[in-house]
Amino acid sequence: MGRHRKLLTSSLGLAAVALVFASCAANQETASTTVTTTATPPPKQLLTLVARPQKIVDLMKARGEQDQATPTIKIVSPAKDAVINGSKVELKLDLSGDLKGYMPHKDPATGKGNHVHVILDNQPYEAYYEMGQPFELRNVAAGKHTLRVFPSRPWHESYKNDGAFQMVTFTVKGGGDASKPTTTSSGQTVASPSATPAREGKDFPPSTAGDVDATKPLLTYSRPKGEYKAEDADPIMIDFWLSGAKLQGDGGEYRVRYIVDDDEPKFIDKWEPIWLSGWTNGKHSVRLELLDKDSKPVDNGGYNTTSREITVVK
Ligand SMILES: [Cu+2]
Repeated sequence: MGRHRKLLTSSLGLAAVALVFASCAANQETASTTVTTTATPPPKQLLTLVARPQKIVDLMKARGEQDQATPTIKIVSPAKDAVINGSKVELKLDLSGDLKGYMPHKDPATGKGNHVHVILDNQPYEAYYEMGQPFELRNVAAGKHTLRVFPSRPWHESYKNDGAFQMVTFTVKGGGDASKPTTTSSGQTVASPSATPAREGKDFPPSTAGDVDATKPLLTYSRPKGEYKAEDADPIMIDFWLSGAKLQGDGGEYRVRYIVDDDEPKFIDKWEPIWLSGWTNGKHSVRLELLDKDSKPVDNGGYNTTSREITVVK
């Protein structure tokens, strides 16, 4: 028995060594050539729910009372049902309420800070840091659009108090060049000359609004999005904004279902962020859905079921 176990252990060890060599070889191959073989299947990902990371707990302490703030956000521009000529939309926000020192601003040293999440239609959000200047949405396609905004923390967790969310609908006449390719996610306008004043803004790929009703239950997908590197890749937070609906664990009747890749569906029954650990390298899909008391998806202009692709680079 003892000998068997020993044999098993050493053969497992050998298998592990072989796997490491195989993946090294595969990496070298893809690095030096463009051959797209899938020699080594990625290891099976097993995600587990973990507590709020200690580094965020520490950050919260260092922030004083900011996380007890109850910010109220208002979209000043574009006005509700505004009609805008051209492809550029200037976003102006008003932030009030009991802020307890909360103010969006990017620290130039760390590149981090409080910011507002800005969502055009149902695209991934963009971060808006400096509220003293308008935020430009560039290359917005002609047609009807929605904008959703909510204040967020440096680690992208949203404020969830009443008034910390607003949505407006507006229409763009003329609009951006729909044939223009999607630009980089860095927020830089590559094409414009350096004479352009430094102003926060972002080119948007073409999209139009869903047939969405702000008075009906609405799940707004926020995180995760984009690329997660090194220590930021474990754990990864899921966070969303919920309006017009209360989850079962908060005394309501709704549930949020999340599906990562092709894993079995899981549920969120309290409106708060969750952290998942155990992500493997590569691309993953994350899907969030709002379900009613009969576990049926609640439709609202297509916004209540949203999938995003994220990339994990450990
Ligand atoms: Cu953010």
